[in-house]
Order: sequence, then structure tokens, then C-alpha cells
Amino acid sequence: VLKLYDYHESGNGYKVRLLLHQLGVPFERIECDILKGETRTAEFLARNPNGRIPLLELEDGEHLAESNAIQWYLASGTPLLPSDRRGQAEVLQWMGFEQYSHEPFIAVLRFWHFAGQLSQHKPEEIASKVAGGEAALDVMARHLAERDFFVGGDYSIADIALYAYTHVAEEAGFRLERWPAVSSWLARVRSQPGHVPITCLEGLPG
Ligand SMILES: N[C@@H](CCC(=O)N[C@@H](CS)C(=O)NCC(=O)O)C(=O)O
Repeated sequence: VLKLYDYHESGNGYKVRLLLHQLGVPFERIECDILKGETRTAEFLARNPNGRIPLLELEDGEHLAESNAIQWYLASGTPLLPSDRRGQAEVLQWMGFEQYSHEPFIAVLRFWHFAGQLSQHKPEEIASKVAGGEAALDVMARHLAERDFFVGGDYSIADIALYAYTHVAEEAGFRLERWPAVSSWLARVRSQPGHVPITCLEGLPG
């Protein structure tokens, strides 16, 4: 059975958890407390030298890191990844956007909030995270103004990648009502078959 090394608050981990549930793929979830350095032990680093979750252990004992690469692996050949070249490139485009223009602002600011680290950062650092997050939400809202989902009109792993930290952006101080197109997309994603919330920490028995 697949093993997912994960942390309960992690949106990156949630992308994989949610996808595994929606695909109905059995997995075991292993909690690693990142606040206690559990991804930085020699044992964990032997599995992922980059010291981060999510990490998927495959049936043959090999490992796959990076939330979006893991999603690609799992969704390949399913309706959650387009089969055409253009659609696949667009999924990668939005995943690249998520990792470079969204996660470093919204996810990092949320982490500073819940890890109690906000006071360790200068006001201008916080303001720059807020501005980056708002810019990302603006881009998403513009794209979603005329579309139900990010790529090709259908729900895909591009939506999961962006849903993970957008739906908890209020925990980072963003008021999502400012972006109605984003709020209605969040509701569409939530209504997909097999959807589970970020608080669902169950694996799936085989
Ligand atoms: N680009 C990576 C980011 C992974 C990442 O930042 N993981 C965080 C939790 S969300 C982590 O494991 N941090 C622990 C550490 O850095 O020690 C992905 O998308 O999977």
C-alpha cells in the first residue's frame, strides 16, 4: 500500500490526501510534526534529502517528493489530468504559478500565523507577503471570471493544487469575499465527488 508522509496543517500534504481520496486509491498516512523537526531526522532525510513532506512511498519502497509531481503521478491516466498535450501544459502552467506566485505568499503567511512566528517578521516583510498573495488572487479571479475550472472546463489537479492554500487563505488574513469568482470556484471544487476537507486525516484502507 502507498504510504504518505504528511503533516496535518499542510496544504501541500492536503493536495495529495484529497487526490488519493477522490481517486479511491488506498494509502496509509504517516504524520510528521514539522514543528518538531521530524522531517529533518537522518531517517527522514534518507527518504527525502530535501527534508519536506508530502512524500509518497511507492509499493516498491522508492519515494516521490513534491506535491505537484506526486499529484501528476497519481492522476496520470485518470480524468483528473487532461490527456492532450495542450491541456497538460496548462496544468503545469498553473502548478508553476501555484509554487512560485501563490504558495510562497499565502502559505508562508498562514504558516507564520499558526506557528506563532508573525512577531518575528518585520512589517514590510508581512506587507510584501500580503501584496504577493493579493496579486495571486487577482490573477486567479481574472481567469475564473469566465471559467468554471482552471483548465479546459473540467476539474483537474490544477484545481486541487490551487485549492489547497486558497481555501484556507483567510487563516493568513485574506478576506476572500473580495474575490467572488474565486469564492464560487472554491464552492465548485468542494462539491466534487469524493471531496474531503483538510481536517480529514484518515488513510484509505485497501
Ligand atoms: N514544493 C514543495 C514544498 C513542500 C514543503 O514546503 N513542505 C513543508 C510543509 S508544507 C515542510 O515539510 N516543511 C518542513 C521543513 O522544511 O522542515 C511541495 O510542493 O511539496
